[in-house]
Amino acid sequence: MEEAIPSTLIAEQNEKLARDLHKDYDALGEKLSRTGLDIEQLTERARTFELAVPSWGAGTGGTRFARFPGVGEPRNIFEKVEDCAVIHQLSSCTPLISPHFPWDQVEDFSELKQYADSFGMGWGSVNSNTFQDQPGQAHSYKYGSLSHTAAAAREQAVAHNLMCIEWGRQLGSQALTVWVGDGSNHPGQQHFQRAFERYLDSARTIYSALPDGWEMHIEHKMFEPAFYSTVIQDWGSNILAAMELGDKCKSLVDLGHHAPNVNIEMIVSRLIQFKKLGGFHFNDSKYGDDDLDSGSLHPYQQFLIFNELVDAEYRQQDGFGPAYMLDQSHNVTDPIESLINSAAEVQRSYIKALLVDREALNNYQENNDALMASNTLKAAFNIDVSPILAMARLRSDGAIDPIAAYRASGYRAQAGKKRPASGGSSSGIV
Ligand code: LRH
Ligand code: MN
Repeated sequence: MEEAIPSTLIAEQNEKLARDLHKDYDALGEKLSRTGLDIEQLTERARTFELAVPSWGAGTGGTRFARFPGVGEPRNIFEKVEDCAVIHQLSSCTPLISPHFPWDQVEDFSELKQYADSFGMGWGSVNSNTFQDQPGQAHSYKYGSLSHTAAAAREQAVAHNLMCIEWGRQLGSQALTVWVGDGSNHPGQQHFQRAFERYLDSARTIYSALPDGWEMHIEHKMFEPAFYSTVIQDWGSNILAAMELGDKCKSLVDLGHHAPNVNIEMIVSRLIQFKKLGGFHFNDSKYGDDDLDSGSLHPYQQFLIFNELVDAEYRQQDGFGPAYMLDQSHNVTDPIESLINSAAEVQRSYIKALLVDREALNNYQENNDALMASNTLKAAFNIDVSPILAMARLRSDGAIDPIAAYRASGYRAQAGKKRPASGGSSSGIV
């Protein structure tokens, strides 16, 4: 197996921290055992928790105003695979890469699969792109794609999604994520129902091409690039489309695609109840689709979302099996560090949600004891589970302190030598 970072270096780093970790771990174990919780079971759940990282998140992101590339930017999907392998080797919980086409398109997908296999990396959901025009493209997506008024543009967008499924099949992926920017900027510009009918018509063709075992995940978004209406604007339009298309079509929740203060955890509960929760794009935001690091602004909201997910596991909700993925844009940090950090923060929300005393919570809920119900959640959230996350990494040959190990490795500087600055786009998210 290729090693993105020498395992000897990680072992040396862990050596320095292991003694204190075991002390903290034992102390937490003793504390949790007093409430009937088994720290070993929790650590095993942390060890088997899996996230996918976005290939497009491995490079420095930007905004419409500017993008300030960092040192050793990955110039192609092969270098993005290397960087994603570093994130997994140190965090131990990101074994999957989610590609975006045509940004990650290659001549030979078996060569790409072999390269990722050599690092022990797999492939999560594939993402289509009908929100940009490619050089030489016959029909522009300026006025939409799957919902475009022109049949030729819709057919072109459908064909692209079918190609994404084929490339994903060659990589071993089992899901297609469809986010379209289709919408309008002016009242009256678009007939809402006809646009949605055209979208559904196109999506039915994509749905009928799904291989066995595959799912199609529809991603809703409130605005941007359209600033008056968006065809799949909210979870309502999303679940209607998913119900219309069939069992293999589910809704994907990108946390940043909701207006500030929207109760996302309740949306998650609805999608779970109707077996339509396909997965997540985790990130954080303060204003719009800021794509900031997960849990960096609203860790309690992220915990409340996982409280719904763990409750579904606890109730053995059928049709429950969402895909977890990060979708972030790293404009001012080293993308590898932000993705390592964010993966651990999402994993942290999951483990904290496992600490919730569900029997007690259910009783307080049934007896309308609002304060104790809220305190039951806060009691779990307020426990520092860092020793469990670090022990899970240690037991998976990851790093007790992944950021420190990454910086000690000098990986970024080496990448800077190997990858001469490619300039890349001067603005935009990639
Ligand atoms: C849209 C989105 C979508 C991706 C894109 C890179 O805002 O969240 O998931 O296709 O970002
Ligand atoms: Mn997204």
